[in-house]
Amino acid sequence: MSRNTEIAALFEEFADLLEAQDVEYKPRSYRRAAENIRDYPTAIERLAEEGQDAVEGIEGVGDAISSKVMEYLETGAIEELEALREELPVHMDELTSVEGVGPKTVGRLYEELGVVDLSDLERAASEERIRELDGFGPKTEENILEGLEFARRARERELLGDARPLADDVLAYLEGVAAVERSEVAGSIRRWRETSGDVDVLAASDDRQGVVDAFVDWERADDTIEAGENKASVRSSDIRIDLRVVDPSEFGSALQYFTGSKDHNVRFRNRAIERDLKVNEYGVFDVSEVEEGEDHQRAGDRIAGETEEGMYEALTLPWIPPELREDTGEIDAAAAGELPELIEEGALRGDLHTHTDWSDGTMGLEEWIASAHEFGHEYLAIADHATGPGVVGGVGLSDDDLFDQIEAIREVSGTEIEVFAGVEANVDAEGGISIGEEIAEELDLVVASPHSALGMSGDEATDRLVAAVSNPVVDILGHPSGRLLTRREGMEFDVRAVAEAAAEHGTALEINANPNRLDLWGRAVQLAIEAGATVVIDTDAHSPGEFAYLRYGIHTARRGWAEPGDVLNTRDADGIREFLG
Ligand code: DGT
Ligand code: CA
Ligand code: CA
Ligand code: ZN
Repeated sequence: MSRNTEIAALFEEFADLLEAQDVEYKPRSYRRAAENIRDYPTAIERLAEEGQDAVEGIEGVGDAISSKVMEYLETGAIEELEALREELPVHMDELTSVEGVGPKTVGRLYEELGVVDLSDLERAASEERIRELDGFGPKTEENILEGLEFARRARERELLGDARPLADDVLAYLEGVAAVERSEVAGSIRRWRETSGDVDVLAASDDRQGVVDAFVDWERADDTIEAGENKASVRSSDIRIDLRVVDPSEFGSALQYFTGSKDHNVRFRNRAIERDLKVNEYGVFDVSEVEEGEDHQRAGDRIAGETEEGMYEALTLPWIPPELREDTGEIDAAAAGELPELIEEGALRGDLHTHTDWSDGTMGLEEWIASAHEFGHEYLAIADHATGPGVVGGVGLSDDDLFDQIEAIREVSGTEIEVFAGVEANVDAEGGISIGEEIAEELDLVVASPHSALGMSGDEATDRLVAAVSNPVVDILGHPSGRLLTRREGMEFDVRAVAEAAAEHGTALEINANPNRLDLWGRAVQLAIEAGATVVIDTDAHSPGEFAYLRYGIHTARRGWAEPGDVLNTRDADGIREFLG
C-alpha cells in the first residue's frame, strides 16, 4: 500500500467517525481530501519532505488536514483520530458494510445499544432492540438482519479491483526470480470474475523449492500461511495468495486446470472421456492401452500438457479465452467454430459517463478534459449528477445549473477532444427521470441511473428499468442494478426484458467499470447482447486515476461474449453522435 493510499484511508475513517458524531461539513471535506490524496501522482511523503506547504498543494488539503498529514508522517499517529477511536471504539468498516447502515447509524447504535461489531449488531437485531429506538422500526430491523447475512458472506470475497493489481504485482515479482521459467495468474482472477476468494498463481520451474522460498520472501507478503515443496500460501493486504510451482512440461495442463471454472472443467473433462481420453492437471492422456489397476494420475500416452492451446487442441477445440470459461455454452460454441471475436483492451475510444467538480468529481471542467485527452480518449461525456432521489443534497445540479454547464462545455469542446454535454439523471422508483424536458432537449446525452429504492426486485424492478430505457430522452441506462459489490445486492430484474426494450428504443445499457460495481456483469451482458441491445463501457470516473477502470469494464464485456460491434464506445465521435440521434 502506498502511503497516499494509507493516509487516504485514515481520513476516510476520520470522516466516518466524525459523521457518526453528527459533525457537519468536516466529513465531506475529509473525504474529498482523501480521494485527492489517493489519486495524487506524487508520493505524499516526498511532498512532506519539502514541507507542509507542498502537501497543501493537493486540492482540498488545507492547513488543518496538512498538519495532520505531517503529524502522522512524523509520529505514526494522529492524536485527534486516536481520541476519536477511543470515544467510538467501533468496527466501522465491518458495520457499514451492512446495507442501510451508515456512519450515523453506527454512532446511534453504539451510543444507545453499545454495538461495536457485526456480532453485536446481529444480537441487537434478533433481540428486537433496534426497533425500540427513535427513528428505527421493525422494517429497518428486518433489513439490517437481511443485510447482515449478505455482508458476512460477501466480506469473505475480494474485489477484482483489489485482487487483480495484487496478482499483477506478484507476477511482476516472480518474473524477476531467476528460477521461474514462466508464471501466470489462474483461478477466478484470470477469468476476471468480479470478486475472488483468493489469488491463484502458477509458476513453471525446475527448482520448485527455490521458487517457493522466493515467494514467501516477497516483501509484500505479510505472513506465510503454509509453505511446502511445490506450493505455498501467503497473505498480503489481507488477501490470500496461493502459489503452485509445476514442472515446465506440465505448465499448460496446470494452467488449464487451475484457471477453472470448476463447471467449465467438468464439461471439458466429459468431452475428453467421450474421446477415450483423460485430462487432469498433468496433461491429456490416451488411456485406451492402460491396464486396469495400473491407473494413476500420469498413466497412459501423454498427448498434451506443455501448453494450454495444446490441451484444447487435444480435444479438437480452439483455445477458449479465460473470461468465457463459465460453462455458459463456450465449449459447444468452440466445437462449432462459433466463439465470439471478443472486444480487446485498447478498443475503446472514449468514456460516456464521467464527473467533474460541478457535482462530486474532483476536477474542474478544463482540467478534466485535459486529463481525458492525456489518457488517450478521442471524446468524453460530462455526466454530472442531476438533483433527484438518491443524490445527496448539494451534490446534484438543477436544470438551470445544467444550462450553465452546457455553455461552459460548448466553449471548450473540440479544442483538445470532442466533449459531449451530458447529465446523470436519477431514475425514480417508477422509472421517471429527474430532469425537465427543456434541458433534456439541449443536452447531447442523458445517462439515467437508479440511485434510490435499490432493494426493489422482480416485476417492480423490471418495469422501472423498462420505463427508463423506453423514455425517449434517455440514451444510456447507468449501472442498471445499482449493486455495490460485497456491500449491496442491488435490484434483481429481468435482464432480457430490459434489454429488449433498450434495443427497441435505441438506449445503451451500461457496463459500469468501477470495480465496486461492474454493473452490468458478464452473464447479464451476454443476455443483453443476445436480446439485441447495445452496451457501453463507462468508468463513472470522479478523478483521473479512475479512467483506468476501463480495463475492468472491457474484461467484464468479454465475460459477456461482447464483440467490438456490440459496444457503443468502440465507435468514433461521429458514430456516437449518430447513435445519440
Ligand atoms: P474463487 O477463488 O472462489 O474466486 O474461485 P476459483 O475459481 O479461483 O477457485 P479456487 O481458488 O478454489 O480454485 C482454482 C481453480 O482450481 C478453479 O477455478 C478450478 C480448479 N479447481 C479447484 N478445485 C477443484 C475441484 O475440486 N474440481 C475441479 N474440477 N477443479 C477444481
Ligand atoms: Ca481462486
Ligand atoms: Ca485457490
Ligand atoms: Zn456517475
